[in-house]
Amino acid sequence: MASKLAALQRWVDEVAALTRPTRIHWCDGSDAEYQALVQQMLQTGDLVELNQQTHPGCYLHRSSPSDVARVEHLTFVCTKEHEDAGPNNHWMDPAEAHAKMDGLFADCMEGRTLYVIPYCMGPIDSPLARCGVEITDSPYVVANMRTMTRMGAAALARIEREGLLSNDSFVKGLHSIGELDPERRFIMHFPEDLSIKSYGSGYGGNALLGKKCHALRIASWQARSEGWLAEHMLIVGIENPQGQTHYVAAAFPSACGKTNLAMLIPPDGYRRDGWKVWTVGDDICWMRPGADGRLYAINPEAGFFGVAPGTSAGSNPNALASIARDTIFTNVAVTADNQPWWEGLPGEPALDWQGRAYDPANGPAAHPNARFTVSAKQCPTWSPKAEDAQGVPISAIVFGGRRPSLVPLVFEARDWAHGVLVGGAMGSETTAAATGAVGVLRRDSMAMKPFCGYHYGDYFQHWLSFDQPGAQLPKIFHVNWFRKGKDGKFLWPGFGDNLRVLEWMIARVEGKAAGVDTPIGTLPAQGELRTDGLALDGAALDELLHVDQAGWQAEAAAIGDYLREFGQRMPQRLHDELQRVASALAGGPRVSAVAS
Ligand code: OXD
Ligand code: MN
Repeated sequence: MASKLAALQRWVDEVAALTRPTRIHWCDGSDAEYQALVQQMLQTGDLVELNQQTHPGCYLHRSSPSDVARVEHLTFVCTKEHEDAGPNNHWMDPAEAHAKMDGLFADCMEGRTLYVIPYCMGPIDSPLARCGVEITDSPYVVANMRTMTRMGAAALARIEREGLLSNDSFVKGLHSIGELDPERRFIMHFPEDLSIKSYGSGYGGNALLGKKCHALRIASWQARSEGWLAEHMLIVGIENPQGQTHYVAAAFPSACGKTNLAMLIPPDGYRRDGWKVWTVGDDICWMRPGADGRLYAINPEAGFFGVAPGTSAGSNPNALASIARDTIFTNVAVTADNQPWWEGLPGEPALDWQGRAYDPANGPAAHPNARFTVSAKQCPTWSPKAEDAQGVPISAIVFGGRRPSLVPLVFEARDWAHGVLVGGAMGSETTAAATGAVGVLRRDSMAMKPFCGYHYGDYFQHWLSFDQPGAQLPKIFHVNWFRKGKDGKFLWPGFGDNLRVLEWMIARVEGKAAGVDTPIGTLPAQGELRTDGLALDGAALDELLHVDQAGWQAEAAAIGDYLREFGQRMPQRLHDELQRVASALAGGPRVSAVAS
């Protein structure tokens, strides 16, 4: 096969001349192609068959033990001007980066097949969707890209159609697993020519180039020049008993429960009353103003590349139901009867993630970053609107992090500019379990620190630019499910009960809840947050909704220091906004209750 789009054919020919593969395969995305790849990987040992009685169509991939996660220190944004990448990215001069990468790619596919993967990020007929082509020598990457994107013939047809109209019709991603040598591993982004070069890793966001590399780093750059937003956010639809659905987009750093919130199961009482939750996306959200001034969002992905450990009947029954069949597992453990297993599941492991007999002395049985790759269509709460070409209208944007102290359960920003500040100031505290150091706060603005493909100052300016006359922007909220009491225990139950907080947000959007104004934003007034059926005493609720004025003054000062790190490109508007909050905090406990 070949492409009738000259620019695409020329690029594939050039890459083939550089990498010298034995074969070239253009992926059509068919079932037959997927099955043939699976058979081939079973033979080479790239995949291991799992118990087909309990998990039909499920396979296990064990990655190289030194290739188990994204590698931020080896990830670069290569803009012509260093300043354009910003202090939030590692930078390399594009000429130097191309030379380095082309040296690595030279002859690297000898004896291998070069796969050409045309893919579309977003519903294939959506004007919000964007296309790319990934070239890789990894059949595991092909199989995962088929699940995570709309891959194959239909995407190629769109790329060829759009290629007649524009030179920039698709993102070019070149990938090789190379020798899987961490010393010869780089993930390079060239936003100015919409291209990516990734060498030396076969894992997740390093290798499935449609995900973080395209849909966040390159897309955030594209989005700025085209007037939209590419964000690290889940999208969830909340349907009330009257059958009205509000869509909420929420940004949290890794390991803060995005997949769980996207697939939330309402508490019993809510279920009985008829509340429903619809999953549109669990990781990435592309949003654009519609003709009515509202922001409309699509999930550019078609599957979930979720963290397996901790996924259980208690934390996320919908995820568990999704992965009962036709799933690729990476770096999980297996039971004696060859079922996938990880910490948090019942039963016990026989082999660990490296295929060794399980021995607790070697650490957890499943790698902490073990993953499942599964089609979103298998999720019981998958929203029919997720395939809607126009996207879903967003009523609320939520920012949040892991903050054991200070930050209340929920507050609402007073307007868009304040909301941009709230997202920009976002942070998460590390836990002893993760790093050994307790309570170290890391700022991760809009959860985009590893993923924003350009200068954060310009990024905040781009966010502010959506506040135009006629815009019907979503309300912006901040949540913290992780506040702890004096006993060190979480004050809020989390998981399904987070719907109670979402319900309050929706009431605010609909103008049905009054709230209480505080210097940091609006909090639920007494009685507004439904706690019926919850074992939560009044003191815990008071603490969850407490604004510690002195603590927030220190926080505002720390946020100011952080914003100044971005120098001249940080919009003055955000400094002014912070100044407004700081002055209100300095003015004493100006906590005025609005009638509830
Ligand atoms: C992810 C991440 O894999 O954020 O989604 O690391
Ligand atoms: Mn993510």
